[in-house]
This record gives sequence, C-alpha cells and structure tokens, in this order.
Amino acid sequence: MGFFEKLKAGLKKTKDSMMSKIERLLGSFTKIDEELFEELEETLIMCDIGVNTSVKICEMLRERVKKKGITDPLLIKDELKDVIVEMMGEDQTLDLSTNPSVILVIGVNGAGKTTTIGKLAYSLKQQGKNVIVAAGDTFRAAAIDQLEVWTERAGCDIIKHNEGSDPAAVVFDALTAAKARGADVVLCDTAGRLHNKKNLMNELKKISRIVHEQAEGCSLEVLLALDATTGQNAVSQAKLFNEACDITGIILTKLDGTAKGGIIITITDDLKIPVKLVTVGEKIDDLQPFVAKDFVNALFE
Ligand SMILES: Nc1nc2c(ncn2[C@@H]2O[C@H](COP(=O)(O)OP(=O)(O)O)[C@@H](O)[C@H]2O)c(=O)[nH]1
Ligand SMILES: [Mg+2]
Repeated sequence: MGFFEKLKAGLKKTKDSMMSKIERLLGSFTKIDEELFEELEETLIMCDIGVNTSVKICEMLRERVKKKGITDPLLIKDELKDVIVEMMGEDQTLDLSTNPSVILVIGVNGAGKTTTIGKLAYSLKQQGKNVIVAAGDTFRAAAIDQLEVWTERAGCDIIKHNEGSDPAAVVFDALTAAKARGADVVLCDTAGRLHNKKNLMNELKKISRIVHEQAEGCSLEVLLALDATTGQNAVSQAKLFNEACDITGIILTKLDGTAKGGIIITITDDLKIPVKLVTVGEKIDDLQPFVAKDFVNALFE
C-alpha cells in the first residue's frame, strides 16, 4: 500500500463519521441560508473540530459562497474542502539541516513517543542518515527495553543508562556520542508520567537546557506526540507541554484507530503549531510526513 492509501485507510473512521454527518446535513437543505451555516457549525463541533475553528470555517464559507454566488447546498462540500486546506497553511517538514540535528519527543504516557521514535529512526536510516537514539525514559526498565527493540529493528545505535538514572545525563551522553561518531540525527525519547506533572515538566526543561548547551547551533525539533483518539484533550495537552518546552511540531499518532481525526484541523488552527508527522498503525513504516492536501483529500474523496 502506498503512502496515500495508508493514510486514507487510516482515516476511514474519521471520514465515515464526519462526512456522513456533513452530507446528511447538506442534503437536508434546499437552499443556503443562515440556518444551514449554524447547523454546519454544530456538526463540525461534533466532529472534534473545536468551537473557535468551526466558527472560523463557517465564516470563511459564508464569504466564499457569497463571493461565488453559490446557491446549491451540495456545492458547499467542495468549498469546505478548500477552506480547510487553506486553513491548514503550508506543510512543514522536519528541520534536519545541521549535523547533528536533535529531535526531542515529548508527550503523555501512551501517546506513541517510543514507537514513533522507532519508526522515525528507521525512516531516517533508510534515507542514509546515521542515527543515535537516547533512551530518555528512564522511569521503567521496560521503557528502555522497548526502545532497544525498535533501534535493533531500525539498525541504529542506542545510548542508555540504568533504570532510574537522570534522563538529562542520557541525552548528554547521546549528544557527546553523536559528535564523536559524526551522527546526523539524535532522537531523544522521554518519559510522560503526567500524574507527577511538576517533576515531569522540570525534567523536560532540564533535558531541553542540556540540548541547548550541548548542541548549540544545531537544529532542534521538539515534537509533541498526541494521540488522535483523545480528541479535544489533545489540545489541552499541547498547551501544557508548550509551557515546559517550545514545541516546534506535532506528531499525531493513531490516526488509524479513531473517528476523531478532525482534531488535526483544530490543532493547526488553534495552537498554531504545525503537525509535522502522522502515524497510521503500529508497523515500522506506518509513519508519514503530514501533507495537508493529502489529509483533506483522504477525508473528502
Ligand atoms: N493503532 C496504532 N497504535 C499505535 C500507533 N502508535 C503507537 N501505537 C500504540 O500505542 C501504544 C503506546 O505507544 P508507545 O510508543 O509505547 O507510547 P509512549 O508511552 O508515548 O512511548 C503502543 O501499544 C503502540 O503500539 C498508531 O499509529 N496506531
Ligand atoms: Mg515510551
């Protein structure tokens, strides 16, 4: 299966739930009036597109409909598609312009950090890059083992310490190793125990400080892994983590298992943080750069 087919298959649940609601609504109107826009707004909110974003989408739609003189409610679907593409703006890819470049992956437990790092390590390796992975989730031995399995599959090096050790020290060692070995990319895993929020945020700040000191001048991506199945909760997680580290991009995971993929639209609009990667399954190649147009096509086609 190609990239687009995979994305499409992954987004099937979102598409089925979102598009059927929208089509049913548009089909129930014979003319375009204010009531239609109000009901559409409600429908979008039900599809996990936040309130602000839904209001904005409908405002943009009203303008387009007026300007183009559209009268058939069924034609709104195409306009909606264009509005969403416009809203999501330019696609943004990972900045890996320096050697090494550093990618820090943060997010709550279970969001998909470790598996995404495995997939990303594999993908970068396939592109001929020399990758080092830092086992920065030192909270449980199992977390280190899990990462090791992925790095073996990806065929890249891992820097690890014992369970319970300081994650910032692991990252420090990984950066030192990267410089010594001339690595291209350092991928850092982190813990995500949100029940100890203050400690977690302090830990992330410390790791981030070490990266800034040890990899001065290197490009740094701080990627927040968000589980798409959590819907609107993902937005509050993003706000929380953004206070600890300056997030440069979002990895939206588990798009294959959710009907709440509409959250992507809210994230890009509301948080102004670009979605850079999406994952659509548990296999090593189930990771893709986010392409807004593909996403919208997969939803509307
Ligand atoms: N279906 C599906 N499952 C995923 C995806 N990404 C991660 N998972 C699963 O989510 C669970 C948590 O992932 P993990 O990487 O350990 O999360 P972490 O705690 O953030 O490191 C694991 O069982 C993964 O296999 C995805 O894109 N699709
Ligand atoms: Mg993990």
